[in-house]
Amino acid sequence: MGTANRKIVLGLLLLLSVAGLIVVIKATLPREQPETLQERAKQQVRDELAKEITTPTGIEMVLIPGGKFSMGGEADIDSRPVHEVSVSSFYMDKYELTQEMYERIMADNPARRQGQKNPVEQVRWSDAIRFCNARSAKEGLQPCYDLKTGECDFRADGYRLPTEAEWEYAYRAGTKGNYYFGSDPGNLKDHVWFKGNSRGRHHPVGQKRPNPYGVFDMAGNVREWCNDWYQVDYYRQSPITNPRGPVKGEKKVLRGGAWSTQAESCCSWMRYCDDPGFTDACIASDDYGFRCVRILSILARPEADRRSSNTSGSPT
Ligand SMILES: [Ca+2]
Repeated sequence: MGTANRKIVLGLLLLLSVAGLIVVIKATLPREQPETLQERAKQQVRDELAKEITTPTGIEMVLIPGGKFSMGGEADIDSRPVHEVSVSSFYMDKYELTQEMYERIMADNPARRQGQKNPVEQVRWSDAIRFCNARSAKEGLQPCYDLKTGECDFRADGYRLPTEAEWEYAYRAGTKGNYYFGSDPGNLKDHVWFKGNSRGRHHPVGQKRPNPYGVFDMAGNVREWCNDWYQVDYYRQSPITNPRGPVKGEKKVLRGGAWSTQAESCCSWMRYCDDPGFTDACIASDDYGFRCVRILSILARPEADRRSSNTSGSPT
């Protein structure tokens, strides 16, 4: 072999060695990891987007992908100012809790107007959180509520009531009108059971059109309890990210219209409140119901952390 040929062969061998070295280095390097928990949660949403789940107790839930939105409305003193809010992804019940579902977990049906597929009503806020904890326990999840104080552990992986921000974000589903189907109350009858079409009672869930996230009866049928204490000027001091309402209060927030309310009460931004009913003196209403939410498993407190935690009833 001549000198020139030896140089070519040596050059080729060198190139092959370098290429091999690069392959080995790439293979041994750790894979690129998402940097934060929120980014990994977003990845989980991307992986699971468009998926609906049916939980072990047979209740359908819809994944609500987190994001930002303009919360509130300028028409009422307690819904001003409109402000930017960001919420993390979560699962939400596709329907209002039905009497059948409530009875399955609680072995009781408090509804005044009976109907297995109709929303459970005559439930106070304190009843709703008892249901949340019982549903969590039935599925082996960590209950969110301290039933004595009503405090919520937002990192528990069990069921809880939506925050007011989560509820409005899910209702709006990326829309900006008074309703998720625009601002014309003339279209209400296709989407909502309200005073104008209810014939004086609630109706089986899921009979009207869903919102863009595939969630039913957000605007009407029964009003829905939220986790937050009510405060008339809370929006003036609300944090931007995952607001959870005032620390204290006397009444809890209710959202959405009901079979008994006028069209304007079904707006996305309209706020209501009532006594949470920690004492038996508080009478429940037959147009109050609720639905539950659950955080993504990746955002829940790790098992080991839970076991060592002594603050399971405290908000985080
Ligand atoms: Ca409703």
